[in-house]
Amino acid sequence: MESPLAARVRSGDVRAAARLMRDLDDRLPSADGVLRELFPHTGRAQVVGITGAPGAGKSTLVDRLVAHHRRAGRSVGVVAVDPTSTFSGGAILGDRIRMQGHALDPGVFIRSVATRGHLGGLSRSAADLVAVMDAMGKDVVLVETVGVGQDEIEVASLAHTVVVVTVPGLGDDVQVIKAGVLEIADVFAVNKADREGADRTVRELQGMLGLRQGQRPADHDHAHHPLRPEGPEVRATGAEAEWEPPIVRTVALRDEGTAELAEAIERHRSHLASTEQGRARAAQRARAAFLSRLREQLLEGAVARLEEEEGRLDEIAARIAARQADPYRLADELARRLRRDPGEER
Ligand SMILES: Nc1nc2c(ncn2[C@@H]2O[C@H](COP(=O)(O)OP(=O)(O)OP(=O)(O)O)[C@@H](O)[C@H]2O)c(=O)[nH]1
Ligand SMILES: [Mg+2]
Repeated sequence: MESPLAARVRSGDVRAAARLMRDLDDRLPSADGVLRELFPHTGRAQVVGITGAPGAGKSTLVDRLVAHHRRAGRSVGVVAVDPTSTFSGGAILGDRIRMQGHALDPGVFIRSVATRGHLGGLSRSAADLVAVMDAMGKDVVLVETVGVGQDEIEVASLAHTVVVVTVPGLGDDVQVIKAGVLEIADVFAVNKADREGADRTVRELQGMLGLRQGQRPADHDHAHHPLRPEGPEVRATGAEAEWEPPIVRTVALRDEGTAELAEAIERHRSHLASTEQGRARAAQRARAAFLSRLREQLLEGAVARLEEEEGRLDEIAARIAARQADPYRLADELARRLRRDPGEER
């Protein structure tokens, strides 16, 4: 029998969803149970990751995309991943303010998740939020992450389609796009296209994409419509067409290029739906999510066991740093003991 909380979440009840999210954050075992109940009802929402450098305009773009989908009558969830510190606390406040246009719209559900917990629960927390919004029946879930760390890249890979946002005017800005970020891009948005250097950024991106595909770097110097996606994104290669990430210019501040960006995302969605790549990517996502959860559960169990036997993790770390404890021995022996004797079921 379905629990009342799961049933309420599935009916789209915002308060029930908020309550479940809080319980998940507090790591209540009952919340995991509800998540298990919801799982068969997930997999319907279109999940879109928006990632890119700090300040690239991701939140502004997300805001525009939300409005775009709302106009089309789609319900939307937004998960904003706030990376720890290094950025001003104002960023979070800024997001809230910009999103306020949608604050009273019952078709939009916005939540942010911070890097929490010492065992790196960022991707799990974000995945849980996406799952809840999916189960609520949101048509589209937008996940904003800053493309700075491995964790954030992992979060972006929760998505069916990943939009990497770059901006012109940072000199060799494209060069600093991390290899890992480039790898996960399905669509590029060159935002702040009102600034000087947008052409150059587009050319650099085309060059990098050409290199990635083992071609001669593209050398497009011809004039183009300022906001038109660049290049044919589907190239026939043998049996199945391969997706080539389109590059879309946007001026999020003035809501320019939003429709083109949404259209590029939509084309990617139908590309996945009409090729084997969709199924392969779904399996890849499932695998990554499963392994990430498994890793976390195993690590939590292992650390709990270690602390029972050897004292607090902080103290052990201090002993290791002082060369009074041997990390190799501690880890290897603990792993061996856990394999032999998994301990009691909790
Ligand atoms: N000139 C110009 N400014 C923009 C554009 N889009 C966003 N901005 C401005 O860029 C700044 C950062 O925008 P955000 O949307 O907060 O960027 P973000 O990538 O979400 O930032 P973080 O979440 O802090 O990494 C804000 O001052 C925006 O008004 C644009 O198209 N052109
Ligand atoms: Mg933001």
